[in-house]
Amino acid sequence: MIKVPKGVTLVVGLGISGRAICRHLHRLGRPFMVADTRGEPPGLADFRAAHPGVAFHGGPLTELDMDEAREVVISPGVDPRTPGLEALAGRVGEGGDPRVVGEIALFVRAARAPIAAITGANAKSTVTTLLGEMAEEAGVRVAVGGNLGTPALDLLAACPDAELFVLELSSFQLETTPWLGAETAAFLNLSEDHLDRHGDLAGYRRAKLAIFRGARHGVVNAEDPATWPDVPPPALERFGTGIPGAGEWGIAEHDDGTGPRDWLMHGETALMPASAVRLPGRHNQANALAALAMGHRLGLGLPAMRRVLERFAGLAHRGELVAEMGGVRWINDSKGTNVGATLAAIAGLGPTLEGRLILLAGGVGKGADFSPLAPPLARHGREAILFGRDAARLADALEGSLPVTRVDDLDAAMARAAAIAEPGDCVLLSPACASLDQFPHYEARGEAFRRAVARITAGAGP
Ligand code: UMA
Ligand code: ADP
Repeated sequence: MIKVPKGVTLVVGLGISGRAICRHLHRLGRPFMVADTRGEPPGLADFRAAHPGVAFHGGPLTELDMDEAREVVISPGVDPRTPGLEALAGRVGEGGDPRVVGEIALFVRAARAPIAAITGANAKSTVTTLLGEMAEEAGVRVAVGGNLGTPALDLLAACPDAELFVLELSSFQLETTPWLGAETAAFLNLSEDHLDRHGDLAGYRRAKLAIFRGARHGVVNAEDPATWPDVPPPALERFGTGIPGAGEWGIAEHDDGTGPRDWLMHGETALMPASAVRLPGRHNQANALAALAMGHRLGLGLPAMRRVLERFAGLAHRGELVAEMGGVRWINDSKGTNVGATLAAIAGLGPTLEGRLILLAGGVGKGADFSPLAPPLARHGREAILFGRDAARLADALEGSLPVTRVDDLDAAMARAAAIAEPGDCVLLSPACASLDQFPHYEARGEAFRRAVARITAGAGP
């Protein structure tokens, strides 16, 4: 048994988040040591160079005696139920927080500017980026990060004079955040994801609801009651794609003198034509409304927010049109890592598809039910080309809805797509699964798709 010395903080996980936690503790001058359940995690060399002399333990956490540790700060990917941590469950530590916390608990203690926090099964990165850009456009010194981009703790050092923090928070991060105290917090939508960690949808929802702890203002989805908190913050606003009630954010027909068309609305106030939102699809209009609701609370002016919505073309790997060649569109939605995201990607393309969709999907399904994909694919799909660990489960769910081909990997899927694609078709990579069985992350999967598209459209074959 290796003892964590009295008063020393134990950091668990040596990935992006763990190394940010180490840097933060180093800046605070607090003694710490690090553990990782892998003996030789990829971050080890970086860590040793940055923190010479700091102890590292590689192996099961049960080999550590944490009893006298000041606290244990775990990375998002580390399940708080990992054997070895249970001994500390229910024990109180720093400032009344539990003894086992995540990175965001440390962030909350140190942050000196208001927090705008965003969670949901999907659209977190899009709404976080929109709100960050809106704040910047409005002249606010804003720091943006969290689950997306820069780890939250690194924002403190990178932007010491920030007037606002905009954070994307995952269920993993929220599960270990006892109190957030956000100025505004949004829960965008809920659909199955990460069930392998949270057990069931109720467990996943419970983790996400932590975003409202201590929040002064909340934003929830009018069309998704699962996002509504059981204990609402003092102010709660709803957004959706229907006609809004008083004080709600929605879409309604409006005529500004140029003819009736759909407008984004706040109650009865018309904000901008829905068609002026550059991001495509109804789901992105909902995302725009969520960002507007949060921005309004933060005092950002409508003109600045509108300018951002008119110009923001979207993040890479989210419904990204990579090429259009010979009448075939190739779309990279590698960030479609769960069923809800893939449904939104198909619905976003829907009206233009007319049965011409070739879907590339598969990977790690994280325990999800794939059957909701069957009806839209029966309607819009020409063929589903499936690869990766859960290809067989996907094929079972889609059986009878459209022709299905199973291949080994993405390159083989691209070869099949190139062979069958005809003018008018749309080849969509929206895997409804994580990539980790065949790629380091979703970006690598999206980049592999882009490279294959470049080869195909250059005529060199897949
Ligand atoms: N580790 C253990 N024991 C475990 C699990 C992991 O020791 O049981 C170690 C691994 O060996 C590795 C390290 O922990 O050395 C990895 O930590 P991690 O899985 O928490 O990943 P990080 O590299 O720290 O990145 C995390 C988030 N990853 C996850 O939540 C899985 C990143 O989100 C986030 O950007 C980053 O912190 C900064 O906050 C990525 C993600 O996939 C993008 N998020 C999920 C999603 O968006 O769906 C939630
Ligand atoms: P997250 O950070 O939550 O993963 P992203 O903004 O990166 O969210 O988008 C992830 C995926 O979700 C993309 O594939 C995108 O097409 C899809 N998506 C975007 N907006 C929505 C929405 N409102 N509802 C469902 N899926 C969405």
